[in-house]
Amino acid sequence: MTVPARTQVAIIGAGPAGLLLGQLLQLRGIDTVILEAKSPDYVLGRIRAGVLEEITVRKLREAGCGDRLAREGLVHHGTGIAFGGSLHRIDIQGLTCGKVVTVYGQTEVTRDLMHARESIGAQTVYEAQDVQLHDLTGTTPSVSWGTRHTLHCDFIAGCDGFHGVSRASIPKDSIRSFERVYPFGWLGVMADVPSLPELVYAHHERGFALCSLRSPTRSRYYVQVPLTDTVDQWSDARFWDELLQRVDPLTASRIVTGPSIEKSIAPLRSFVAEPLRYHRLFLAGDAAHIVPPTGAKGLNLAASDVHYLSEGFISHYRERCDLALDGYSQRALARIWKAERFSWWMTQLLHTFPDQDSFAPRLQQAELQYLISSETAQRLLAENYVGLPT
Ligand code: FAS
Ligand code: PHB
Repeated sequence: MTVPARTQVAIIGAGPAGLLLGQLLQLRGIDTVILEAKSPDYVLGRIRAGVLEEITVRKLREAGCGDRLAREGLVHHGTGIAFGGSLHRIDIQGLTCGKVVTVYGQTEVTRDLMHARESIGAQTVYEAQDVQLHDLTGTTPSVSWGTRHTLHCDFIAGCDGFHGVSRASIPKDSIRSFERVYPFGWLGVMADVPSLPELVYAHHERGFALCSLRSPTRSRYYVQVPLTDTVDQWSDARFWDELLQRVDPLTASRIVTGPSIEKSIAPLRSFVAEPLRYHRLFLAGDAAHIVPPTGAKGLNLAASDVHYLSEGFISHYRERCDLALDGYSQRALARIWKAERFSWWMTQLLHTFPDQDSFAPRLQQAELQYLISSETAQRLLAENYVGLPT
């Protein structure tokens, strides 16, 4: 398929942010081309998020990707917090007047968006090497890749993740970043074993653990590990033994162990870039911000960024009005920072921090006891977990 010399919006990155933005714009008659550095299989092979907010489900439906999600997505009405040998259920639905989350892996979200884009004949260039952004401050920016490809456009959407080229293309004096790096990572294991009925977030003196899933027969588990650990130091046997020590006995009795089909370690950081616009370039998703996965916000923030940015482009092209586009950065950052706060709060509540003083664990215990004894505290967790309003 030959790539045209021009498009309206050039999108860098075919992860969930880029694909969702492309779909929402194409369906409103706005032409896009997506440039992706990796192959489709590589993108699909990255094991990432698992929990979708209602806004994300709504945007995926708008993008024409609601059918399989409705059939295979698992609606969850509550989540568990385990500590001190007991499991405490947070009644997400009851505390938020009926809101829920949907368990549906990011891999499946990405697969559905890829298929939807193919079905409308929109163009994605995979394995685009050495993507570069040009003339961002003018009225005709462009993107080049490989040795001889150039695409002229009206706007560029940088959806190329934390290590992408888009944010790096903004002059240092035109962007500020705010970052907190956590002194531990998450070792994640996928296994085709029966999963638990609801997620369990576990605080333990040995470290944090999370019991999640992708389907009733495919489980996803995590344990907090030191940043110096590597995957080959963690046999399946060692992983399961550690997980069973960190969760409460009731949860441990329900966990079915088995061979891992995927095992990886992810570092944790909180990061926000400001502003999210540089002239004709807009940042969305992980290109703009990173959250520790403790609050299950990463993919969902990408969806709300795309919600705001797509509204801006649609208003520009269909109503010749730039208010929404000009207001994108401020509007998106307001929700981003609230999700950053919640993700930081869940992370500091549930993890053990090396080199912490003796006061910190007592504070954690007090906060956990307050959480399980106060409906107000539980409502605070629940309304952030299902996603604050856009
Ligand atoms: P992505 O990083 O998904 O996609 C960016 C795309 O841009 C990639 O396909 C990349 O190949 C491409 N790209 C990069 N540089 C490029 C260039 N120069 N040219 C062209 N293309 C380029 N979130 C949760 O909610 N829960 C989780 O459990 C969770 N776990 C995670 C584990 C890991 C290891 C990581 C890294 C993230 C995790 N996240 C999690 C967050 C994750 O889900 C992101 O929020 C989500 O992928 C954001 O989507 P995008 O913004 O599209 O970025
Ligand atoms: C996951 O299933 O991968 C998952 C779920 C909830 C989180 C983080 C990761 O908070």
